[in-house]
Amino acid sequence: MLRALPGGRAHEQEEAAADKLALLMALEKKALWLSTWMIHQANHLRPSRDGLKVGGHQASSASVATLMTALYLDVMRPQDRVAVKPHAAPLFHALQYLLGNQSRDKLERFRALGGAQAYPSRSKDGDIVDFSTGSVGLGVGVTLFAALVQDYLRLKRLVPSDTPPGRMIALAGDAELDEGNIFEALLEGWKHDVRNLWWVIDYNRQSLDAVVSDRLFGRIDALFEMFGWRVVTLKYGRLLQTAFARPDGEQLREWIDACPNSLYSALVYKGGEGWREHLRRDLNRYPGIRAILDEHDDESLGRLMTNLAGHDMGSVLDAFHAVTDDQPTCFIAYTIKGYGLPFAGHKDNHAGLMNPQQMASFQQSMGVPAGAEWERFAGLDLPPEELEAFLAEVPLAAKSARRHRPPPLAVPAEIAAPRGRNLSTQEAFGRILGSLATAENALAGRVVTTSPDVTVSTNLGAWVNRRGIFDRAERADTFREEKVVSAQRWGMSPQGQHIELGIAESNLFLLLAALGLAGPMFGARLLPIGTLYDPFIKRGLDALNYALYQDARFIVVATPSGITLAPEGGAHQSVLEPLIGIAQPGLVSFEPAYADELAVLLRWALEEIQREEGESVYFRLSTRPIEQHGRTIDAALGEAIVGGAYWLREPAPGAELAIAYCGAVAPEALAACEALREDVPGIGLLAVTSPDRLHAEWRAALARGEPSRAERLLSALRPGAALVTVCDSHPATLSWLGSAAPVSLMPLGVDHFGQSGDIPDLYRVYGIDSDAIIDAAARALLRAAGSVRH
Ligand SMILES: Cc1ncc(C[n+]2csc(CCOP(=O)(O)OP(=O)(O)O)c2C)c(N)n1
Ligand SMILES: [Mg+2]
Repeated sequence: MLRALPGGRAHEQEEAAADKLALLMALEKKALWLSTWMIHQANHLRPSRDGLKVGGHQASSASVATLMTALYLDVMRPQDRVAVKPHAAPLFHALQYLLGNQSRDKLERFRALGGAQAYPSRSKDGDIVDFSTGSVGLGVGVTLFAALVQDYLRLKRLVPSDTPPGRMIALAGDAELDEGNIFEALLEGWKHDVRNLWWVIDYNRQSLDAVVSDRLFGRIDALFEMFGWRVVTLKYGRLLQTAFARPDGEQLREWIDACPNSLYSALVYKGGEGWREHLRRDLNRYPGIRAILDEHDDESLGRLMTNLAGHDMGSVLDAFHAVTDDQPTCFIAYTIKGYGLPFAGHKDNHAGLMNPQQMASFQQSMGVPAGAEWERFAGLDLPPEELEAFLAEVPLAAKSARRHRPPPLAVPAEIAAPRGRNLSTQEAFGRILGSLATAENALAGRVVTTSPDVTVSTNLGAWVNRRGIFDRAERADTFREEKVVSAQRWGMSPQGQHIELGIAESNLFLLLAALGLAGPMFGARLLPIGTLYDPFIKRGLDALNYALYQDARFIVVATPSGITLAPEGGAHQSVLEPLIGIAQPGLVSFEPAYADELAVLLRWALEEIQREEGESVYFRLSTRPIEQHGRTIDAALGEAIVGGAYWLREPAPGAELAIAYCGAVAPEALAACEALREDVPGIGLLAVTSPDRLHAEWRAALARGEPSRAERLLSALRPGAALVTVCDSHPATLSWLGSAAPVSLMPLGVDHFGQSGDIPDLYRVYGIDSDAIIDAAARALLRAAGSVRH
C-alpha cells in the first residue's frame, strides 16, 4: 500500500501530463488554423477597394506555433511580459482569441482599419500586447531593458517585491540576430547583470530573402554564453530522437547535422520523396537506415525528418519548464518556416500565401467544416468542454491586470530658474536637476536619468553626485576611497537614480522605452530623463521612434547642438534634428534660448509625460552662455513659452518688419533687432521656443477654421510685412511661418555640414549672424514693398 501510493501518483502525473500535451497540441493546431484563415480571408475573401495585396505571414506564424502555444497556454505567468516576433502577429491574435482576449470581429478585420494589427501594437491592439514589434531587433532589445527596469523598481521597493519577478521574454526570428542593436543590448545587459530574461529564437534558418548562412549560428551559442547566458538548444524532436536510438540511428543524426541549411529547407519543401532519394543515396549502406526507410511511407518519412524540437510540444515544454532560476536564457529552437503548410521550407515563403485550392485542402485536413472557420474548437478531436476548461485554467487566464494605470505624481507649481547673468541652456538644465536632487519630494524620487557615456558632458554631474548611480550591488567610488580629487562622485548602489550606459544611442532609447513604460508595465511611474548629444539622436532614431510608437513617456535632453558648438567641428554639429522634433509623432520638441524658459518648460514636461493623452518631450539645448533677462515670468508669458512663441520685443501695430528666432542665436537676433530699430521703429522680435508646437497648433487651428497662434502673433504686423527667420538648424524649421501668416519671409539657417571655428566666424559663414539678419531684413523689406505694389 505504502509503495503503491507514490507509484500510483507517478502514474496519475504521467496521465495528467499526457492529457495536457494532447490539449496543447490540439490548441496549437487550432491557433495555426486560425492564423492562416485570418490571413486568407483578409486576402481572398474580404472585398478589396484598392487592389493592394493585404498580406500577412502564414509561414512565419506557422514556424512559432508550437513555441507560442506552449508559452501562452502553459508556461507564462501573469507577471511575464513578451515581445512577439513581428511576423507572428496572426498567431498571437489567434492565441489571444482562444484565451478570450481578442474578438472575432477584430480577427475578421485583420490588417483593416480598427482591426487586429499587422504587427503587435501596444497602443492599437490594447492591453494584450506588452511590447510593440515591427522593426526587427528592437522588440528583442527592449525586453532586456525592461528586465533592468523591473529590477530597478523592485530593488527600490517601488513595486511589491514579495511576489516573484516577471520574466521578460522575446520571441525572436533568427534573422533578427543580424540587427546590431541586439548585440549592443547584450553588452549592456551583461554590465548590468540583467536577470529574468528569456530570448526564444525561432531558428527556422530563413529570413525574408533567403536561407540563413550555416556559419552564423555556429557562433551564436558561444556568444550568448560569453555574456553569461544559459543557452538551451532545442534541436531534435522525440520522433527523431527515437530514430537516432535505433541501430545505425547515429548515422541519421550525423547526416542531418551535416545537412546544409539550404538543402534541408529544400527537402522540407519537396517532402518524403525528396528525403528518401537523398537518404538512399547517402546512407543506403546502413541496414538500420534501410529499415527506417522501409517502415515509413513518404508522408511519415516527411513527418519524421521534419520533427525538429521547436515543433515538438513535449520537448518545448520540458525545455521551458526546466528553467527555474533568473539567469538570462537563450532558447535556440529549431523550427521550419511554414511548418505544416504546403510551402514549408521554401525559401520564397516569407510573404507567401496559400492559394484558395491549397487553403481548401488545408481546411479539409484540419477537419474544419465550411462555415465553422472561426469556431474555436471545430475540427479538434477533444471535447470542447475539456478544451474550454483547460483554457480557463491557464495561468495567463487569471484576471490580473496586464496594464497598470498608476495616478500621476504631483509636479510643483514652479521650478525656480537658475540665476546668473550669462547662462547656457545646458548649464541651466544641469542646475535645475542639481536642485531637484536636493528636493525631498516624491517627484524627485521617481526621476531617473540615463546617458550613453555623456553624463558629465551633458551636465548631469550635480544630479548624479547627489542621487548616485544605480547598480544591483553596492559598489564603492574607488577614486573617492583613494582620495583622488574629482568633481564626480560615482558611488553605485540599488538606491542610485542614474543608469549609466555605454556609448550606444540605440540602447539609450530602448532603455527610455522601458523606463517610460514602467507605470503601465509594472505599476510604478518613473520620470525618465535621458541625455545625449543632439547629432546622435539620428544614431538611435529608429529606437526613439520605436519607444514613442508604443507610447513610452520620457524626456530627452539633447545637448550640445548646432554649429553653436563651434570648435568641436562638423561631426558633432547637428543640423536637421529640429525637423525631427517637428515631424516625429509622439514627441513634443522645444529649443529654448533662456534659462527661465527652460525652467517653465521642464516643469511642464514633467506633467506632460504623465498626462493620459500626453507625449514625450525633446529639449534641444546649447552650451553657449547668453545674457539672461532677469525678468519674472507671469502666467501669460509662461503659457506663451509652452505654446511655442512670444514677442520678446513687441512690434508696433501694423509694423512692417519682424525677426523670428529660435534657440542660441537669440543674441544675434536681438542685436539685429536693435540695429534695425533706427530705420524700422516698429520692428518686432519673436522668440520661438517650439517650432514643433507652433506648427502642430497651426495645423489644428486650420482644421478648426480658427486663426492659429502663429497667425495671431504675426497679425500684429501689417499684412505682407517682412519676416526674417533665423535658427541654428535647417531653415525649414521656421520657414513654414510664411504659410501661417501673410508675410514676406526670408529664411536663415544652416543647410550644410558644420566645421570647426568660433561662433562669430561660423555664424558669419553660415549666414546666421546679425549682419546676415540685417541683410535679410533689407531684402525682405524690398520684397515686401514689391509685393505690396503687385
Ligand atoms: C528593421 C527592419 N528591417 C527590415 C524589415 C523587413 N523584414 C521583415 S521580416 C524580415 C526577415 C525576418 O526573418 P526572421 O527574423 O528570421 O523571421 P521569420 O523567418 O520567422 O519570418 C525582414 C528583413 C523589418 N521588419 N525591420
Ligand atoms: Mg527566420
